[in-house]
Amino acid sequence: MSEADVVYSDVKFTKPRENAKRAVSSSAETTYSEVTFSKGQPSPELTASPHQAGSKVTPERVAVVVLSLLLAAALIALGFTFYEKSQTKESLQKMTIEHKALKRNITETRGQEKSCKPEQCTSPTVPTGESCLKCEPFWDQHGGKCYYFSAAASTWQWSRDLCRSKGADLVKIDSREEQVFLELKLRDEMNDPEDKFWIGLTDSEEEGTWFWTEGSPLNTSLTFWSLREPDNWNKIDPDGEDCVRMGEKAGAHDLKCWFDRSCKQDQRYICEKAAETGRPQCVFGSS
Ligand SMILES: [Ca+2]
Ligand SMILES: [Ca+2]
Repeated sequence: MSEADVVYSDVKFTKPRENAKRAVSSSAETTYSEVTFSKGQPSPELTASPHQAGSKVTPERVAVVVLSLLLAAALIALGFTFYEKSQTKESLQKMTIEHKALKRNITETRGQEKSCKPEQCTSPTVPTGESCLKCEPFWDQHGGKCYYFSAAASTWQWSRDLCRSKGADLVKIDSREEQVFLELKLRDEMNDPEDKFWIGLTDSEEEGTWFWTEGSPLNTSLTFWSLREPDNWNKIDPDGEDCVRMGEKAGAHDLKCWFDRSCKQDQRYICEKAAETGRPQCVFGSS
């Protein structure tokens, strides 16, 4: 017998002995005789006659198999879809977490920039490129002072009140250097030649005797009156001109750009207050 041959040996199944008296070789025993299929020899199943229903390949069976395969394919596709969706959801959740972490990092970094220790602001060990802000936003720092250049115009007294409400007062000019800073700054700030700014100088108490708002008299060796000023011109206001405004859009000759003016006119104004040394607010890379 060749390898292609298949041999089914005798197999005997015996029912449980319900009755010992029953003959061993009764009809309850099933014997499959030796069956040999040789290669090339058609199997009994394939040569079975049409009335052998158990082995028949019918169109219905084919349809059932095809439908089963389609169902299996659909289930696999559905499984993949769910898997992909879950992966996408997981990926989105991961991205959201990373985004939140990044946002938190940026916020914390900004917080650090604005909250360096007070001693750093005056310490000579502050690294180059770092400086501490000693003025609030919208204020200019210069020479240990903070300056505010208003956007709106108002009378001299009202301007002064607004400065005081900010913890400051109208600017007092104490040095030529300070005048240089202000004169240059106003060239940029002024929109036109008449868009001058109130300063804290007045002779409203006594004509011709000038005082700064904080009470000190004007140092006559440190004045920057424009040509033919002060003139106390009273053609518009009979009370004359008891307040001082400054600025030359085109630049002043030898810094001389002070003008006495009616205090009732509306002008923009300059507030000044001392810089807060040690203010715990720093920026990096600014001057
Ligand atoms: Ca006057
Ligand atoms: Ca004048």
